[in-house]
Amino acid sequence: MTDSTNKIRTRAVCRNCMISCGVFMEIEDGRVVGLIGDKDDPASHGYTCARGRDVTTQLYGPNRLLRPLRKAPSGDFESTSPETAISEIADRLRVLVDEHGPASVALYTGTYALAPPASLLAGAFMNALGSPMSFSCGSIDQPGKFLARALHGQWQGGGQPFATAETWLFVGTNPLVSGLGGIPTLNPAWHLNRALKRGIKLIVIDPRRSETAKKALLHLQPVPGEDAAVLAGMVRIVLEEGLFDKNFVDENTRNLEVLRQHVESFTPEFVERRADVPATDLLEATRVFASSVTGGANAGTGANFSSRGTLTEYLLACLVTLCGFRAREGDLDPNPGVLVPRGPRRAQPLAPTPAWGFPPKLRTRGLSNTACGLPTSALADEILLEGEGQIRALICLGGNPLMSWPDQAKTRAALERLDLLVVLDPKQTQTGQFADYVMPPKLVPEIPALSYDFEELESHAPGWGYALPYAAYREALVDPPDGSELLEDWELFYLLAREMELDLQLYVGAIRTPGDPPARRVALDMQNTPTTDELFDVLTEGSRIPLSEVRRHHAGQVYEDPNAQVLARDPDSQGFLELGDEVMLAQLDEALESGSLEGDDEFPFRLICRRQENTLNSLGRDQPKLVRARPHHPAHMHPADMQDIGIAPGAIVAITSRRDTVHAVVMESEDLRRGLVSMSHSYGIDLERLATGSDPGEPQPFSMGNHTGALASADLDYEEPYTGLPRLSSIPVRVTL
Ligand SMILES: Nc1nc2c(c(=O)[nH]1)N[C@H]1C(S)=C(S)[C@@H](COP(=O)(O)OP(=O)(O)OC[C@H]3O[C@@H](n4cnc5c(=O)[nH]c(N)nc54)[C@H](O)[C@@H]3O)O[C@H]1N2
Ligand SMILES: Nc1nc2c(c(=O)[nH]1)N[C@H]1C(S)=C(S)[C@@H](COP(=O)(O)OP(=O)(O)OC[C@H]3O[C@@H](n4cnc5c(=O)[nH]c(N)nc54)[C@H](O)[C@@H]3O)O[C@H]1N2
Ligand code: SF4
Ligand SMILES: [Mo]
Repeated sequence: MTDSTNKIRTRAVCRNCMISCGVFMEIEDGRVVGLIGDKDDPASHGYTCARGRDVTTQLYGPNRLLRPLRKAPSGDFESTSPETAISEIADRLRVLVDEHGPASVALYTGTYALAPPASLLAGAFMNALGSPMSFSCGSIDQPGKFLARALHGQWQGGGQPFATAETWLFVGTNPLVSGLGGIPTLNPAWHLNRALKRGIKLIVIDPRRSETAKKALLHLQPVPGEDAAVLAGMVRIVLEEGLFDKNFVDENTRNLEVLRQHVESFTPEFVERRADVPATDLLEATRVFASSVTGGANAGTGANFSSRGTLTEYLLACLVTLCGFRAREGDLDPNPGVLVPRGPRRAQPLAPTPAWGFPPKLRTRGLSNTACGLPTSALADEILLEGEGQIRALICLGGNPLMSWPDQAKTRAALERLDLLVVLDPKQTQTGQFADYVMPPKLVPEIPALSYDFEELESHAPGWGYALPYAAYREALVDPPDGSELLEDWELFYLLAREMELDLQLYVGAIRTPGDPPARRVALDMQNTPTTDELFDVLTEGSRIPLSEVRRHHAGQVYEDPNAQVLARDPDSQGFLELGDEVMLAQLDEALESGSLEGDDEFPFRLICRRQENTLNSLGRDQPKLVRARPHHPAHMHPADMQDIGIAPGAIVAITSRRDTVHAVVMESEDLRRGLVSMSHSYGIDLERLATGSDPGEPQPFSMGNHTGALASADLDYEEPYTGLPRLSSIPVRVTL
């Protein structure tokens, strides 16, 4: 499409997050000038979000780095070429590996590491180096999901589709805003509206009346951190009232009676006392949920952050199994996959697998590798703890540890302690300030875009991934800005390996459901640098729809297979779903004894997590268009609480936990329970400017005060013995002027 100028409008893929919406980009004189929705896109129906629409700031804004940065001996950053940076980084890594062994080098992959093929190359680099120290943001997100799935076992047939489900339960997640999990993710509002029109019975468990809760038939508003008690109460009602799917449970599970015994004390009255959910509401919600014929449930970050996240996820998996909300033989498989090679879905359980205790063991708090990878909450400790096994170099791909890891002060000390910090990020970030090298990448659409990573998430958790067989590819559309010297993220790892004379082997398809094609090892040609497209080909080899076909559509497309069905159980299948995991039920017994409701005069409030609409974690906080309406993240409080402690809306308060203090501007919210402060993370504003003038000022990307992770401490609020996650929600705090 062309207008009177030389501006063209072309189909494209937004890669500003992993959802990869099919969109139009407007391009003029070799530069992207706009991103708009594509109403004809079969999956996104014209949907875009504010972050996607602001792609021009990402590409051409003042904060984008156009050349690598190197920290000079003076401590100032100077720009350098990729070649010089790579040669120096290689030299420094060699010295560290020679002196301290390969395990002294760690990798941290954040939210933006998943875009293919960067994380694949990063993993291959770590393997070639011989270091097992690869950490990811997954373990400070919803790690309980992965451990619970291992302990409970998986249903190979997958979940029942949201599009036709009679009921759905959301625990500590707000998918209408976050777009992750449960409500189909491309254009969640569209999918939710359709579901509401046909009468879906939505149940939300959230101490805040969230955007999703406002749409729900029933909203339970418990004390934060009591999800395990609430879910144990629901399981008890289901068993007591015989609301479970007896045939399904008989055929596919073990240890129902053990579960029954352990939930016995979680009567509706007990849950009411403990979690402050009226017994009648708990009964009603459970009856609505469990008497539905089809349904599903998701827990999110709120449920995982508030202590006992693994137990909460485990009880939720048990509840869904009891209700039989699992795809059955002959059901349509609404998403038989597109680009991620996989086997057919079968209506059968896959037996539990170990969830923790894998090598390597860490030196911190007895932690080890787990079903969700190494615990990132221990990474700062592993950098700071002197002696054998100390981590001395960190490569950070697409993450921002200073604004995401628990315990900001400890994280800062760790970043300062490192002998070498390499940060791959398009801009200078709070973490990048501590880096020796900041390596900015080329961005989509300067490079080809592929939707692979979000599709792959389907195998990780129910309700994740695309609800439809959607895939998107678009070749590069513009050149990087004039004068820039940029690599692709993956190229850094490739060139670094070549410089260090390491051979890279890609390990493709590492985390899959059994029954899918086996993982493959593919040796890379270390003489002739591959193209991104060649790497995409390796990644998608054997996919249901060949990548060549997806490429032909030049953007998003749905590849339906009306005949895709969930197959019958394999006659040799020995699988079962475990309802009575000993470790989980021992944690439940413990939860019976100690709740999180206990009053605490010193820290009478609880800080709970939330997400902001226009920004994604720390990304976008420095983009004026995204934060124009509100350049800070307020501390939402109930007006009655504010009155009690004499705080007016707009006041700047100090929020103090046992670990640290952050400051924030208070905002009234009737949507909260009393006694809470609801606030999002990864934010930085200049509070001095805020305090001295009515103009809150432009957001200051380098201010570090306001990451709520500063309030979290593994030393003080450590209740997750396997994931290592301290509380990032339900943190005891006091609020003062
Ligand atoms: N207190 C508290 N802590 C939390 C959370 C919370 O809710 N509260 N949430 C947790 C969760 S769920 C997560 S996932 C983690 C997130 O933790 P991180 O992933 O560590 O943090 P992000 O802010 O998402 O960092 C993403 C970085 O990627 C950069 N980036 C963007 N595009 C590209 C690209 O193409 N290439 C590269 N190399 N970089 C790119 C962005 O500029 C940004 O700096 O934080 C966790 N920490
Ligand atoms: N716009 C936007 N979208 C995002 C992100 C973003 O930063 N901005 N981040 C992305 C990332 S990395 C992730 S992991 C996902 C996360 O997606 P979600 O898990 O949906 O995260 P939130 O939207 O913060 O919703 C968490 C909810 O949990 C509630 N909550 C807090 N504590 C408790 C508790 O103890 N119990 C219960 N039951 N509820 C509690 C909060 O009130 C909040 O409504 O979102 C992704 N999408
Ligand atoms: S949801 Fe993600 S992919 Fe879609 S428009 Fe927003 S940033 Fe782009
Ligand atoms: Mo996340």
